[in-house]
Amino acid sequence: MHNRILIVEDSAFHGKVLQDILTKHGFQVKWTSSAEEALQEKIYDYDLILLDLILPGIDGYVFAQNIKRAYPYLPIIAITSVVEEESVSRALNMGADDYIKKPFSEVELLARIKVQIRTRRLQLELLERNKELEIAYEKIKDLATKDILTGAYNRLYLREYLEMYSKGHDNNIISCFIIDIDNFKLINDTYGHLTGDVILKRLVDICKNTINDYGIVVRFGGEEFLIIITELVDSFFLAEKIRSECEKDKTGGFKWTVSIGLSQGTITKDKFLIDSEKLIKQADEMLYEAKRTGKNKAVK
Ligand code: GH3
Ligand code: MG
Ligand code: MG
Ligand code: MG
Ligand code: MG
Repeated sequence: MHNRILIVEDSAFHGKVLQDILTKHGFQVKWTSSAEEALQEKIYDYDLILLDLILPGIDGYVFAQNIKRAYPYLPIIAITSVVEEESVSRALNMGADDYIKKPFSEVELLARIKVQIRTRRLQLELLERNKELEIAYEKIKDLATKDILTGAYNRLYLREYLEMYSKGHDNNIISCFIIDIDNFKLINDTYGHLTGDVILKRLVDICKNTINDYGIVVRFGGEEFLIIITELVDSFFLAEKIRSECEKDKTGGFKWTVSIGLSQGTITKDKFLIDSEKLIKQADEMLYEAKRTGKNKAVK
């Protein structure tokens, strides 16, 4: 398309001439005789504005300034009868992209319009490309930081997160859970791997819903998940909640349970890796304890 032009011109004579020329050359033209009338239009429907500077009511300078603020990529060509250089430079400073002087030559008018529309098309293409790049970037970021099956974060992101967090919150207390599905091998063997996958996803959903934005859920190993809680909340309560939600879950049509080991400690920005490894090791020992003493329990 790229051929819709809005004319703002209070002179009936010039307005008519412009309208006739542009219509003759295949443009879709709307002629308005004041800025106020032009503002009634859906501005974003147009590809270019031809703007007389001296208008009754809101003048062309102020109109150009406002339009540019709201629609930076919409070209404006000022029409000026004033011969003073002053008015041209003022119009360009206030947002016009180009100008033509009355009386204008048809050839020059069309040439200038084509340049503006060409630039606009390129800008719109760039904007579109930028949007695509942003979407691609988000996708790549997701692939690099998350586990595809469950949507939980991966270990790479865990490290990044801990580093980022400890920088901003040196010496803060965090909690760590390791969650492991009980007898998961048996679930796979009995109901199939796909059903096993469904349970993994369900577990992550339960975890996310339970911890809200208190922390993050990480897929730590096959059927083992790690949760970091950075808020000072009752983390044992949260772990118990996750455990009981899993026990009640009916997704697979059978009962499944998890065991959870908890630990708590400070994380410092200088040795966030050592600190977190210590916490994970402690949580792992508690998990072992939960498994050893009968499973389907949270141990701290
Ligand atoms: P325990 O109660 O002691 O934890 O017993 P378990 O059977 O859960 O423990 P084990 O570590 O022996 O088994 C874990 C199983 O998890 C084995 C593996 O096939 C399965 N697993 C790991 N990743 C996936 C996955 O992505 N999908 C499915 N369906 N199964 C997985
Ligand atoms: Mg005028
Ligand atoms: Mg395991
Ligand atoms: Mg195991
Ligand atoms: Mg297991």
